[in-house]
Amino acid sequence: MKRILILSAVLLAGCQGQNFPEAQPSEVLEVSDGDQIRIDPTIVSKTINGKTFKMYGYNGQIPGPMIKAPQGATITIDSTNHIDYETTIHWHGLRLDNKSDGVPDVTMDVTLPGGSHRYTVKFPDEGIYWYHPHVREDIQQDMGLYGNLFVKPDDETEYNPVNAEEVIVLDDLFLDENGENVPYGKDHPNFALMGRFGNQMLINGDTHYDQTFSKGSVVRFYFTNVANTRTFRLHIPGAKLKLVGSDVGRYERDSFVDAVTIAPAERYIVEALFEEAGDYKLMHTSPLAEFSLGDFSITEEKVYESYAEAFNEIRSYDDVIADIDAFRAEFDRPVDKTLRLTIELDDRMGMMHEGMMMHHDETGIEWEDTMPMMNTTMASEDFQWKLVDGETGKANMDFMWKFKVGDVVKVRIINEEDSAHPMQHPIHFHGQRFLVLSDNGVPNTNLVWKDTTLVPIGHEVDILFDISNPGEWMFHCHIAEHLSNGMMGMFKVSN
Ligand SMILES: [Cu+2]
Repeated sequence: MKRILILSAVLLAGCQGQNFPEAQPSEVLEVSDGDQIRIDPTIVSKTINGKTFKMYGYNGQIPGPMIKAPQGATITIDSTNHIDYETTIHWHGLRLDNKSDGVPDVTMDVTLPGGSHRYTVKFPDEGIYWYHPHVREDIQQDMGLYGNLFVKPDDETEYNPVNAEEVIVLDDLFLDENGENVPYGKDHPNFALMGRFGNQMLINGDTHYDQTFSKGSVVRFYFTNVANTRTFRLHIPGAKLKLVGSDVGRYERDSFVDAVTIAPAERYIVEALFEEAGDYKLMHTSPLAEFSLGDFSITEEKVYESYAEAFNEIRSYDDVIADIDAFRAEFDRPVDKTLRLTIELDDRMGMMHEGMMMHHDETGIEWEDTMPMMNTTMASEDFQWKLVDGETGKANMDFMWKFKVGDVVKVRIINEEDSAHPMQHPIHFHGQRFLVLSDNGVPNTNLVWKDTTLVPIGHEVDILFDISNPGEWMFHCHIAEHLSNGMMGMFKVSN
């Protein structure tokens, strides 16, 4: 297959934004079964801290339109590529037909600038999903190509009553001392060792986020992390938080939490109760740094209808539990496949690297770029991020797992602590759903269907697949730079 790389214009990202239409905020596109819509990647301009950037947006919007669909619907999405770069759209987390999965060279040819592609997108499962390019995500996604899909459950009373709902996309941009975007790598992503950590946090594409609610409000947040590599740890000091759902719908039951850790590509549904009037902040607090992401102003006037009672109740969800019940007998099955996450360094780089101490704490997460020198100087050719199959010892695209529809498969993911450069990896499997059964042998007692899971350094995570969707599917690390470095593999599901 012929691949044409069109890079020159992309290298200009960060300047010359003046001639393009200004990015618009995300609109809601409410769809029904059988609808036909357009989602076009376009070039936009966006002003960040007084500097005008040339960026990308779906339908001129950052984030792209929020597609709201009823569970069970199927729609047609036409997409014409109006950017200066080849692209595809991946509908992240949806169990759709393989041919519409948007993976270049696997399910489709890339869409060249000016070209078009038609996707058939179906929504079998409730939950909060997102869409993004599957080509040079380190540039295209970072420059604004991302949007959410929300699948309403069949029975909407399955969600708690709330006073407001907020969709929040978390991201970061890496700006230099002049406020310009630090250039991207030409043929390969730069910062491929640890990923591109930004220093300007963004919510829904903006540096500022603020909302006003009445005292006593219960607000449901839908969080999506679209950053290249940054893991966020979210909390709202002073507000009570309740974790309700994640990638593919609700948990078996609600749980009160202090904070939510969200890796790239993950989603979390969290409800917050603002009991008192005053100012609150949405914070990202890690062991290494603290960022204020947004502000809530809670007015003295009491909320018209209080849902505090329902909020304070821990609810369990019989439909979710019943769905998972069908898999419980398999929880103790032997491990079917193992996957080791590791890195191989070129000898020269290995020696250089050895003298440097990595910083990772007991969370097993690199929260910031603590080795900027290494991360900047090491080129993509100097190392190889690897997903290694336990059975054959083969890595990345050199092996292919084979399953059948109806299989229940346990995969153990082992993130080696003693590799040359251990790092957490958010691992995403296309086209299927899975349960995270345990982490370092500790069983997970409140389950939720996922499509992406974070495997911290030194952790062994067991996941159980509902193999339900035929086709040739990809799995990979969702750190954009690790994916481009080759940290990806394939599995084939036959009927
Ligand atoms: Cu990774």
